Amino acid sequence: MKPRILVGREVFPEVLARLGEHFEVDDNQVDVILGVEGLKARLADKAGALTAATDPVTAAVIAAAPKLKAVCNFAVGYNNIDLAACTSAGVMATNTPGVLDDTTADLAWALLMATARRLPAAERWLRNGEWKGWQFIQWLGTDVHHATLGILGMGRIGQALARRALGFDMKVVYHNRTRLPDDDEAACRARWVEKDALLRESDFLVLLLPYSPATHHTIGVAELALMKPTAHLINVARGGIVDDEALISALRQRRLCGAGLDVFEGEPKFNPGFLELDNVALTPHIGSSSHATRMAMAMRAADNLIAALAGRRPPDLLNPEVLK
Ligand code: 8YV
Repeated sequence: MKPRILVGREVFPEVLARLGEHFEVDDNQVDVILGVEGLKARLADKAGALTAATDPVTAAVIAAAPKLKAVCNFAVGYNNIDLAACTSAGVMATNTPGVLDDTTADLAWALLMATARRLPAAERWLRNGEWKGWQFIQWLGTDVHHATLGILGMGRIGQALARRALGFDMKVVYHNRTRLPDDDEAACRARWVEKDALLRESDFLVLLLPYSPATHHTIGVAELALMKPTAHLINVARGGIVDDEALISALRQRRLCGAGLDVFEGEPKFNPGFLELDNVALTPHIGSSSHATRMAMAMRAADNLIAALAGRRPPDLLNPEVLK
């Protein structure tokens, strides 16, 4: 008999077909949010799960799933999974590193350009029929070329973003707990600086660090106060890394020039204060959303689950301690 697995959210039919070769699949193609109670009910008899960042794999969920051996996220972030609870229950957990770096860096770049050149507000103005004539002094934005790009969190996506900045002749500074090896710094012409220097020097500050209790409100009132009033903040990482209330107030008072945001505290019910601002570019958590990349993410998660339930080490195992 094939092992039974759950797929937490709607995925492409190709992914279900691949999983179906190995497992008896309980899918969620109607795409309801299962939440803690839904996951507890649906995982009670399952050996594995393919989960999204919207599936809360909490200690209570793990406890309600006595047969569970592996939880495979189709996301690189895994703050939806209680890793310690997985480990103590002997459940393997995996994510999808590597396959979404360029797509997410592309979106960060798009938001950076959009906020710099005020694209969303200019388009709204045009659509509203307010363009009565071309003017020399109209819709003035911020130059991206030759500006200073600051990156907080210099993993694979941060480095992909830094490489994009080379074509714009930008100066690139970054802050990360650990410095990159010299060769990697040279490849993206990036210089490590202290966090406060990063905040002070950046014309565009892009956040690319994982969310955890330790990174909650990494950017709040004090950090925003260090930034240049001409600077722009871009967040494509996770809601909660920024104190959204503090950001809204800085943007409203023009203590910060603009922001490009793909993630929010409490999404999808984000702070309505953002909607009153003209100096923000807003997208609904679509960092990795190209067809090819979302397919690669789901297939990578499927590979992890197939390996785990066949007794092999999954390629993206987050808690290798479970194998001991
Ligand atoms: C996901 C993401 O698509 O990978 C991540 O961590 O934020 C996105 O790429 C999203 O979280 C849905 O799972």
